[in-house]
Amino acid sequence: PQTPVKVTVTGAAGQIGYALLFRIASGQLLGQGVPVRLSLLEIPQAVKAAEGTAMELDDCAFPLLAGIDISDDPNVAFDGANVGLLVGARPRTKGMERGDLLEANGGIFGPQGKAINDHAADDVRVLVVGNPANTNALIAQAHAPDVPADRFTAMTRLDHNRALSQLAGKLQVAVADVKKMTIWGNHSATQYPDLYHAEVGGKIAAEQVDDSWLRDTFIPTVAKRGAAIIEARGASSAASAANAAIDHVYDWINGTPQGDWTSAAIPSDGSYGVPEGLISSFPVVSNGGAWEIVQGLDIDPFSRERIDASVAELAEEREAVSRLGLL
Ligand code: NAX
Repeated sequence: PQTPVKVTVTGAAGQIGYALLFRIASGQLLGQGVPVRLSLLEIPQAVKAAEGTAMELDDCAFPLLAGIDISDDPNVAFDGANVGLLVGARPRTKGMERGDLLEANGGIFGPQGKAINDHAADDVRVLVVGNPANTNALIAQAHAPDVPADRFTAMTRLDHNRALSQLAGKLQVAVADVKKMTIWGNHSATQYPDLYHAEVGGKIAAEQVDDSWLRDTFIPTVAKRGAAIIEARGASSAASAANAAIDHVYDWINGTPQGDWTSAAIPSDGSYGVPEGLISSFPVVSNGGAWEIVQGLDIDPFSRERIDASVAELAEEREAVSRLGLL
C-alpha cells in the first residue's frame, strides 16, 4: 500500500481549518486514491477545539484518512510533512499598527519556517494562507535555508477564482469558458486582476467589456470581495478560502491543464520587473511538481502601473520585516 502523504495544517481549529480539513481527508487535495495523514497545529488554547474537529473527521470514516496528529509544537507538527498549509495567523486588531502586525506574524512564521527546515520531508511544499500571506511566506522561507526557495508560496487563488466568477457573470458565460486569468502582486487591496490576457471564447476579455466596468467595477469588486463577504456574512471568507487552498495545492502537485494557467504568489526570478525574491502573484503553470511563471506576455501601460503599485507594496513590506530583523 502507498505511504500516506503527510499534510500539516496550522490554525486547524479556525474557520478556514474547519472548511479545509474534511476536503483534504476526502481526497480532494492530493487526488483520489492518495492516502493522507493529517497533522493539526494549534496554539495551546485551541488544541481542545482541534481535538473536537478530529473527532468529527473520525466520524466521517474517510477511506483515505490514515490518521490524525494534533500538536501545539511546530517541530512536532511539521515532522515529516510533505505539504504545509499555513493558515493560522495573528489578525490585525483595533489600534494595531502595521509594524506590530508584521512583528506578531514574524513570531509565528519564523519559528514555523525553522520547524519546516529542520523536520519536514525533503519534498515539502508550503502554501501560506494566513495574512499578510505574501510577506508571511517570505518570513517562513527566510527561516528555511535548506528548503528550496520555490517551495514557499502564498495564496492568491481565491482572488483568481473571484475574478473568474465576476467576469463569467458579467459576460453570461460559464466559469469554465474563462481562460488565462491572472492576479498580479500582493494578496491585498492593491492586487491587480488582469483582463488584458484573460480570454473568453478565445478572445481577449478586456475587449468584451467596457473600460469603465473593468476599472471601476471589476477590479474593486475582486479586490474588496473579502470585505463584502464580512459585511454580508458577519464572518470572513472561509469555505471559499479553503476551496482556493485545495485548488492551489492540487494544481501544484497534479499540474495545470494545457492551454490555461492560474495565479499563485511564488518567489520572483525577476520576471516582469518584479524584484527577485519577492513572493508575488504571477500567471503560473505547474508541470506537476513545480510552478513556472508564464513568460513573454506584453504588459500594456495601464497593467504596468497597477502591477508596479502592488509590487511596490510588497517591497515595502519586505523592507519593514527586514528592518524588524524578521528575515
Ligand atoms: P480564525 O481566526 O478562524 O482561525 C485562525 C486559527 O489560527 C485560530 O484557531 C488560532 O488559534 C490559530 N492560530 C493562531 N496562531 C497560531 C499559531 N502560531 N500556530 C497555529 N495556529 C495558530 O481565522 P480564519 O478565518 O481561519 O483565517 C485564517 C487566516 O487566513 C487569516 O490570517 C486570514 O486573514 C487569512 N485569509 C487569507 C485569505 C487569502 O486569500 N490568502 C482569504 C481568507 C482569509 O481571510
